[in-house]
Amino acid sequence: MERGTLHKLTKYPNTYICRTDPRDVARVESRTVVCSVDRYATECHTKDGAASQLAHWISPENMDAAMQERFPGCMAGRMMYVIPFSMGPIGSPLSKIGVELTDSNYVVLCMRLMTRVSHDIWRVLGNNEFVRCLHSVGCPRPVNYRVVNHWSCNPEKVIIAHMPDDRMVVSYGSGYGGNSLLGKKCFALRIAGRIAYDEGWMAEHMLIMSVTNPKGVEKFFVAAFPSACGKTNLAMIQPTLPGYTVRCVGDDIAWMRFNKDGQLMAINPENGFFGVAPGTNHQTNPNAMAALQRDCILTNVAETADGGYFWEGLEDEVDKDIPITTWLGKPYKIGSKENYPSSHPNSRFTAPAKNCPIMHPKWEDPAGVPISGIIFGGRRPEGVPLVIEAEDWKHGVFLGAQVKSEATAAAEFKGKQIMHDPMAMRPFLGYNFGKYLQHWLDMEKPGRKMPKIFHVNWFRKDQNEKFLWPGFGENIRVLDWMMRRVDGEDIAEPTAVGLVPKEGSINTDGLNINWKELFSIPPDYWKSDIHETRRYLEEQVGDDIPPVLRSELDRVEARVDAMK
Ligand code: OXD
Ligand code: MN
Repeated sequence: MERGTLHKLTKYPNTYICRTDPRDVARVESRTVVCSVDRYATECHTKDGAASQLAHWISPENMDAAMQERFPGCMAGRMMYVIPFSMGPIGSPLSKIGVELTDSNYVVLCMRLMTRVSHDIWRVLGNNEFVRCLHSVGCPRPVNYRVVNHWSCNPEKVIIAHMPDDRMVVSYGSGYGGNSLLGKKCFALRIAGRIAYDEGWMAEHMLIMSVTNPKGVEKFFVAAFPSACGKTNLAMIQPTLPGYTVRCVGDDIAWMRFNKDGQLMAINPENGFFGVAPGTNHQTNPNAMAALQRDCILTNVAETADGGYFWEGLEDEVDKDIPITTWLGKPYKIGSKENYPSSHPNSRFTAPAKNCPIMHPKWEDPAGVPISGIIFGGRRPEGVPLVIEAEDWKHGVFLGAQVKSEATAAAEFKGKQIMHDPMAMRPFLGYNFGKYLQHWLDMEKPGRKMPKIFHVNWFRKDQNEKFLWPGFGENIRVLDWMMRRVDGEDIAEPTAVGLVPKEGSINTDGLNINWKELFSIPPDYWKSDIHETRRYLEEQVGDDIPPVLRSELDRVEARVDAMK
């Protein structure tokens, strides 16, 4: 606060707002690289040498040069902080330790919310392996340019580099989110993904939640959606159907492994939520709102004159006439076009998980929670039904590889283009995606209880651009159907693209739903979609496509081509 980086929100205890330099507002995928001696340890053998969209390789020589150009003297005149942290409960056999060096006090505060930072780390570390994380905003003092919003950064020189062989992350030039809180995407997904590959487990971009039905039966699900597609909202839904309870284990990352009984167990390696603020309100996510009543940091949101936060989506929850200051420091009135939007579309809340009223009592259980179902999904305005169930594990891996979604504000992409985001991992891969897919296929072994795999789409629209499904708390109806499928109820029927609910088998009481349209599988749409998926996988994964996945593609494509 003394340095002007944070500003206290008087409406909530211990809650602060932070505004960044407007040039530093999201993850920068184009500057996110993975270093390996062999290029193809990181990238796939793309067709005709097409540029890789799945992971970006940097050679050890270029990595060295990039570091030499940036790091010597980069923290001159600044405080260097040493952050010992644990991903997962401190001392749990499934947890991993990291140490981040940083010159950003904002990063220190956010790491204390998002990971477990403690002196105890040194004690449990002993001689064990840890992940080395080096971060600098890249602005040695004295600075010879204007610092905007007291937020030092160096956008021209941003690099977020990973050395999986050395279990190391080096990030320079950005103080924002996944670029600088190195425990999250860099460690818990890219580096941990590679450790998981070596050790036979999985590090995935997935929420973890449980659903208990009116009979008292509880099942756990993980769900992988691309960034800013509603993982946080789903992880914390308030079910609209009476008698159901949802509890949250995590909203972004799952580390999973099969135990000796063949049961897939998952832990959330994080300690907090770094959620997209716009769209979050008491209607869409009352439990997140409850978590935001104290002890939070809000980044790039707007502020109301009475010391509260504001963003697009909170219009009905604050006084309509209250003066608002936008994330860019401009005056704003609700409903006005001037200075809209009040908050950056990728503005975020950083909140401790323990603030969320529906955290599962086992959310910190070192053994993890048992997973019955894996859900993939994306924002698909057209063609894709509300839910599809995979025919088996292999087909499920293919459904995951097919994930596409409308671009979001979480990274630097613009517009509403539909982008491939296989397994919701495009930005978070730490090694060759073909090997990653093979790793998934290899998870299936005799004696293991393979979870069912589903694909959901809450975002299908009709010709008038109206959503066909209400979403949010009503999604419990789809989760209920999945629970019944896990128990083997005969409520699904085959189609060319997978199993879909038999008509009427999802409880839609009280909703006005056009079932036919919501579940239709338009042949022309799917023909062009699957041909496009083939082109994409052949270009981007090329010869690294695992043979089993290729036969899934051939099999599903032949069925789709035969559709009338
Ligand atoms: C995130 C993201 O911040 O996926 O979780 O971008
Ligand atoms: Mn995420």
